[in-house]
Order: sequence, then C-alpha cells, then structure tokens
Amino acid sequence: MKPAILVARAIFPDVLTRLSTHFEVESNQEDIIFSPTQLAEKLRDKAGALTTSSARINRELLQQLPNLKMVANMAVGYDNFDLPAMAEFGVQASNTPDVLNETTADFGWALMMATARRITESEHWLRDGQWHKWRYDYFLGADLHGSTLGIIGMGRIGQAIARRSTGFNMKVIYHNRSRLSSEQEALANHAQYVSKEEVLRQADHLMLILPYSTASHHTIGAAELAQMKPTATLTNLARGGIVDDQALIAALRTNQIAAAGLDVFENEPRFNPDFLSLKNVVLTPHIASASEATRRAMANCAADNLIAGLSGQRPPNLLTLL
Ligand code: 8YV
Repeated sequence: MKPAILVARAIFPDVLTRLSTHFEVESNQEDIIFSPTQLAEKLRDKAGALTTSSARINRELLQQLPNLKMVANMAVGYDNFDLPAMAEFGVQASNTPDVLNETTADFGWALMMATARRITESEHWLRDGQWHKWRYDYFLGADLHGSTLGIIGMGRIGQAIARRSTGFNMKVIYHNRSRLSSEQEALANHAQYVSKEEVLRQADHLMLILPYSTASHHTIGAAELAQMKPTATLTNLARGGIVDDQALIAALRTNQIAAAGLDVFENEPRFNPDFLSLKNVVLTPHIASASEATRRAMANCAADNLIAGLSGQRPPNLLTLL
C-alpha cells in the first residue's frame, strides 16, 4: 500500500499527479488555511505532508501524530518548523534551498529600485489623473548606481543580490552571522564584512535577507532605524518579524529614513494597515520567489524530498538531525 500524505495547500496539478504515483494523496486545491485543530485532524492518518510557511509544525501538533514521518516545506525558510521537537518525535523535515536564489534576488532588485525611484507612488499619482505637466522636482528619488548597498544576511540569496550590483557600480558592505570566504566575497562584488552598526550607518540602500528566528526577531527596530541615513531605503525580503513594523511606520512617517520596500510583514497577510497611509513605501504580498519556473521548481523540490524520505532514502534537503 502506498503511504498516505497531505498536500496542505493548493499546488500545481501536475505535481499532485506526480505525487500520486508514489502516495495516497489528500490534496487541498480549495486552498483552505487549516487551523491547528484541522491540520492535526487531516494529518492523523498520514505518513507525510507537503506544507508551506502557513503550517506550524510544533510540539503540540506532533504529540497528536504518531504516524507522521516527514514534512517537506515548500520554502527555503523553515521558521514554521520546531526542528528540535521534530527530531524528538522522529519526524524528518526538509526545505527547498537554492532553486529560488536567483528569482528572489531578481525580485529584491525590483523592489529596491521601485522603492528608490518611487515607481508605485508615481504610478498611483498618474492613475489618479494628477499628471498635467512635467516638473523638475516631481518624484525625485535616490540613485542606485554608485551608491552603497548594505546587506544583512549574506546567505545564498544575499550573495546573488550582491553579485547583481556590479553593473550598478555599487560598493557592497554586509553583516552576517559568519564572514564569507575571500572567494565568496570577491564573487559578491568584493563585499566587505562590517558590523551591523556600520551597515546601518553607511548603507544608502539596506537589504534584509536573513532567516527568521528568536535571535533575529526585530533585527531592525527603532534604535537601528535611528542609525540609518535619512536618505536611505530599506528593503525587507526576509520574513515578517525581522523588522519591527510599528517602528518602521514611525520612521517612514517622520522621514527618519526615505522609503521602504516590503515583501513580508508581521502577522501577514493581516499586516499593519498604517502602511497603507504612507506614500514612501512599496508593498508586495510575499511574492519574491513567485516566478512560474521557480514556484514549479520549489514544488518539485519539496516533492523530491518527500518521495526520498518516505522511501527510506536521505531527502536531498534534510533539515532534521535524527
Ligand atoms: C515562499 C519564502 O513562497 O521560501 C521562502 O522561505 O518565503 C517563499 O519563497 C513562502 O514561504 C511559501 O511557503
């Protein structure tokens, strides 16, 4: 008999078809966001699950699921997993690294450029019928070329973002838990490793692309925003919770920094509505990895992990140390 799995959110139909050659699949193409109780119920008789960041796999859930062997997250981030609890309950975990690096880096640039050059603000103005003449000082923004790009979180996506800056003749400074090798720094447009304070003080454009954990909670709050240049932009591609959104709203409202580009928010999708009253912010609904090819690659990568894990092989992107 094939093992039973839950695909916890809607997914490409052909990936479901692929999974059903290996498993008895319960799908959720209606894309209902299950409550913890519903998720526990759905998973009770399952050996595996394919999840996204919306499913919390924690101790309370695992206690109810003696049959569960593996959860494959369709995301590189896995802050929705309690890895120590998963290891304790003998449940393998995997994520989808690498396949989304370049697409996410592309999007980081799109968001940073839209923020620096006021693309959405000016488009709203145009759509509003306010464009009656040209003026020398309409929508003056900040240059990217020749400026200093500061990156906090210099993993694979951070390095892909830094690499792209060579064409813009930018200086790159970064802060990370550990320093890159000199070869990696050279490939990342000769990025210079500095303290977090130096990144904040020197960056003209600050890019946040670090994993979320209790240690990185509110990496950027009121004190950090106060250290930034008043002309600086901030782009958050990482996770809600890396930035204290309330403090950011206050900083944007008082022009303590120039502008922000945000793809992720605290408590998303029910983000702080005060962002909507600000002109100097570009808001996108967590779409940095959303290209057709990359979302397919992520879905197939999660499927590869689940297929390997539930057939007794080592999943290519195993996270749990069992
Ligand atoms: C996902 C992401 O789309 O990979 C990640 O960590 O943030 C996004 O690419 C999202 O988390 C859905 O699982």
